[in-house]
Amino acid sequence: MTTVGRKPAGFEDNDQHPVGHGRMLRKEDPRFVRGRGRYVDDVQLPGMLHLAILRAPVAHAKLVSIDTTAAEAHPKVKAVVTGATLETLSLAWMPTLSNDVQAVLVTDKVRFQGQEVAFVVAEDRYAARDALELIDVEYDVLDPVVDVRRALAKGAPVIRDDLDGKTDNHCFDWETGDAAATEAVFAKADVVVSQDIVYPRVHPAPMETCGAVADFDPVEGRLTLWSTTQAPHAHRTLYALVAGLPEHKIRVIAPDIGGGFGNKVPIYPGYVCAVVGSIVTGKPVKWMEDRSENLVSTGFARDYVMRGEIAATRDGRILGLRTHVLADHGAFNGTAAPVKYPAGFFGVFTGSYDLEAAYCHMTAVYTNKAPGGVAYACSFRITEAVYLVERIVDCLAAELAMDPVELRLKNFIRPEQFPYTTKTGWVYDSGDYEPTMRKAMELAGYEDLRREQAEKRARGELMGIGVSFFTEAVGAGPRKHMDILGLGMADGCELRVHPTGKAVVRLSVQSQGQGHETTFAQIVGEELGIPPADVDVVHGDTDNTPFGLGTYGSRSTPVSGAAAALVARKVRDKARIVASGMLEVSADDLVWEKGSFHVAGDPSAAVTIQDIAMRAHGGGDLPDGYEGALEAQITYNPPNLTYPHGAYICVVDVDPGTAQVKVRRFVAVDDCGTRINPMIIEGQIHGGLTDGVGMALMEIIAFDEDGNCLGGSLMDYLLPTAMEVPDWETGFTVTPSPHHPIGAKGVGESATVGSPPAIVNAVVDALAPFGVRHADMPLTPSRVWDAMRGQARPP
Ligand code: MCN
Ligand code: CUM
Repeated sequence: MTTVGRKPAGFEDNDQHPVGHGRMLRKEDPRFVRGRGRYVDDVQLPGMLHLAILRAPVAHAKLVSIDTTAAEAHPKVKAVVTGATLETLSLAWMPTLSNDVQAVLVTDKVRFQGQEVAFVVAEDRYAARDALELIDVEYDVLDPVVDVRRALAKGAPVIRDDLDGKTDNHCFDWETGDAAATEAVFAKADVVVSQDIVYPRVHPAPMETCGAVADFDPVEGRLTLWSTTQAPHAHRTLYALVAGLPEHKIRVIAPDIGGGFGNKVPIYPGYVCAVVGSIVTGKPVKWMEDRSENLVSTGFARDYVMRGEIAATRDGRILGLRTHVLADHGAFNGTAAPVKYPAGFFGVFTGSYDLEAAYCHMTAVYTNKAPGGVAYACSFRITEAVYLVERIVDCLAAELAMDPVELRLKNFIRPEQFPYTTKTGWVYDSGDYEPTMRKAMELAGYEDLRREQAEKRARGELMGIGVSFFTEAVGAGPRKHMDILGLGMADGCELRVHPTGKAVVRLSVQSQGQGHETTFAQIVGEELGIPPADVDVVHGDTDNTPFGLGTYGSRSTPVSGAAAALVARKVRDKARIVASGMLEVSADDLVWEKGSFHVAGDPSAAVTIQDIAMRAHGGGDLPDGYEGALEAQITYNPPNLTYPHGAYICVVDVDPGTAQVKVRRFVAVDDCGTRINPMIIEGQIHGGLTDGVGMALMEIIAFDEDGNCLGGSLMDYLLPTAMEVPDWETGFTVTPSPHHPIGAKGVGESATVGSPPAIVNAVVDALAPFGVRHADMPLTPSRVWDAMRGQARPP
């Protein structure tokens, strides 16, 4: 391949690699760039009908009556279904991924604006939409609760009165760490800094919205569901439980997916409606959301109101961290997280620092807002945790008048402390933080930047330099600790080598743009010594792939990546047996060299993996006990998570006249252990950094007092474009994971996690001359303007 222009800093030049790991163009891209991707909305079946959903116009209301007669009379309408119809089928409520229940269609009460009230199935999409307007619904509007800080107040309207005995909006309480030990270190500290920090509600807004095509065959009792899902097997089990169909009669197909970012992890009422629509009409039924439906009703992210407290010595030794969090879960707890972790992995909020004690208390509440919570490259809430710790550490640096890099360097967990057990019980597998931080400083020219800033400040110009350093926990997860709805988080993998030495690997994870068809072929190619071009990757079809929990929490590389390497090694062990017969020596006398076995001491007596594959399938005898073929399967249960880290430095200029923030430079040094495909990693990082600019400066799903969603279109919910982002400057260090077979850690969410604090720290640094210590995201011109003038607007 050719690389046009300047290569990113620290980018190794390994364009030429016939096999294995290294920079390689994506195998899936010829399909995508030629418009040959096949998305759910491309699925066309004979006789297919179209489904549209009627959504609630208000956030909180009793459903008084619903009249569907006019809609049913529409000549192209085949069915109109309400919550009352679903109740007769026991399908009005479905379980969420967090052991809550969610209404498929409203039966009693509307609980958020945009909630599903009824659906129409018609001959075409337009007729279905038109007929929605013929449905007459009478609502008795109730007071809504949209502010998490008011949800627990006495007299607040109770949202979840469907739950037995529920008299308030409390969802759950959770704590981690040691409250007493933390109290003790706070008591002895020279300096204590506290700060209220809001991580606003944002939305992943994938390019493709959610949708499904359901095809129920009443004769065979078989359901085929094409759907935008990041976790086909987990969804299949949930459908089996909800619909009472056996799993082998349900086939979930996730074809090409136009971005997920966690938005396609939950099961949405729309999917269930499509299934019901197909059962009711006896025809295939397609449901595709529009952009507003996606923004208003599907899985949001963040919405954490946090108070951070940090205790330190006068010379900058961090002693303890404490936080209280109010978590807004919306109307139903639809969070996707391992069941033992109701706040996801927020418990990793001690970050990259070696401290004496830490404590977190969280209260989660229901509000009249859409459910969700874990999405948008959240790393199971590490995004919020990293933002909290990286912001509060900067607040401490300001208080101590210390350089924020110096403060971080002074408190990093040291390399000899790994594996490191945090004060909240997480075991970091490996890390070497200082070289990563130093590399970022070197790439950024940190000292020069500080000099430039001092000069500019003297002239009244507002330049800010922001630093963040993160540690993530990705690769859920060890079965003994982690399951979702009782399903353990191990992944299956199957590998078959065909007679000519071409191979097919079947995964349980699912690509939404991460390039799995390339990188998993590279993993297998590296282990078997065959070109990745010769390895076909199959994913996203429950009938044709082994069971596993899907793609989120950057778990594909840590879990399925390990499974792919190990299954290839298993095949290699079998190949050794076949080779021993071919070369007429004992298997122990064979030496493996990428792609072939040779007799120890005689490299000329060699057989390639392709020769072996042909032999394994061919006529004639094979070594005793070997029946033939060259294939294996495995289930991989990870012994631990992997803990990637990174150092980010952001430079911003703030216009003193308009309060507009410009991100001038951004340096990102990531460490995800062994790098399978550096080009794909760079792509993941670039995307995540762009997300970070969006969240830090532009994005918010806000609500007015009546519970109207103010971010229901891309005119209101602003996404970053090439105009708002700088030319990314990236680098890397490599600290392999000790327990992963190839030493790789996940990376897909790193930049989204690590970049917002760097940007906010930079803006706050720019505003230091105004005495600003903190301002909440998104740092729009009006918020920056207010911060400069010492006022804070409510988020
Ligand atoms: N990779 C690598 N070497 C490593 C680690 C990863 O080459 N040491 C490669 C992997 O092989 C894979 C990619 O980088 O091709 C991302 O790998 P990984 O970190 O394992 O993350 P997942 O594949 O599990 O992807 C999930 C992650 C999540 S949770 C969100 S959210 C997100 C993200 O990926 N959504 C995305 N990146 C996205 N990128 C695109 N284009 N679209 C999305 O929806
Ligand atoms: Cu939390 S967004 Mo990703 O884990 O699919």
